[in-house]
Amino acid sequence: QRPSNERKRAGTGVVEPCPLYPTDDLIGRLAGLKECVAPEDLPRLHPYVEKGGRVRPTNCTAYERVAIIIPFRNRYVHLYILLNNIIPMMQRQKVDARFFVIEQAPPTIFNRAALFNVGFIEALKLDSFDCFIFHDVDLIPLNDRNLYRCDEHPMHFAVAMDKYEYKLPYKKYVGGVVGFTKEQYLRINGNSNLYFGWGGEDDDLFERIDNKEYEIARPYLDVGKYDMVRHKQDKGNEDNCDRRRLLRTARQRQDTEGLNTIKYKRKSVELRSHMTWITVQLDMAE
Ligand code: BGN
Repeated sequence: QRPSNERKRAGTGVVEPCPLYPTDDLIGRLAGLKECVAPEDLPRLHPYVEKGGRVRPTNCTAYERVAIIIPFRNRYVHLYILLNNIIPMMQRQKVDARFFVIEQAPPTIFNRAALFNVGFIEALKLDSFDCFIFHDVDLIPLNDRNLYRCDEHPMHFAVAMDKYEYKLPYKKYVGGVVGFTKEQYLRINGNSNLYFGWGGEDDDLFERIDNKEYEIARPYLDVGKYDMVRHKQDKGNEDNCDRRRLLRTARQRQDTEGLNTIKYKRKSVELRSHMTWITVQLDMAE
């Protein structure tokens, strides 16, 4: 069931929903801007973003509201490069989007998947959203026909990354950038919270999606194309040695561990000029 996209223009009584495929505004292939951007330059580069990080179409109403959730720790350079790329893309796509940076406070080992759950819960405390796009901080989209929206099935957007020679590395891969409607995310009970460190959490997510009999919707390789802004493996995000063992019980754990069991301490919520910044403390599960 689609959210209502009806809005009356003041005084006219005219309802103007945005086109589902705003093809006239799209460019197609993009070069991908990799130069560093200082945060204080964002207001000059993207003046139309509302405080807290909302971008929305000015002459029509988008048919859904999208929360873009970016799990974060200490990757400021990547974050501002990403925003510099996706803000104008959201505008051309006529997406009503709000950017959420979910920062994990030290010292616990990084937990990307748990931060997705936090982002989902915290975004809904602040506003209503229909669609949640979980976005790695280091992935730059290279084609604006890759529409940031949700559909009948969970969406996997990042199907062709430079580090995998612009191909899907394996069939069950759902890493990088994924999108769920609120209903879909609730139905799969979100992500697992047990994956501290690098690897496996996205494969666990695949098992959850598949176990609830969803398909995975994907764009063509030429459309779902991304470059990764290069970096070394982060300190505090070492390989997770438990990941193979955890993955074996992904389906058994699905309904009893995930969105419904996440524990975290919210340390702060800040409405910054181009994003809502939420800092949380995660505890290592015993
Ligand atoms: C896989 C990782 C993913 C990662 C991709 C791409 C695991 C689970 C144990 C087999 N999965 O091997 O998390 O996104 O590679 O790099 O390590």
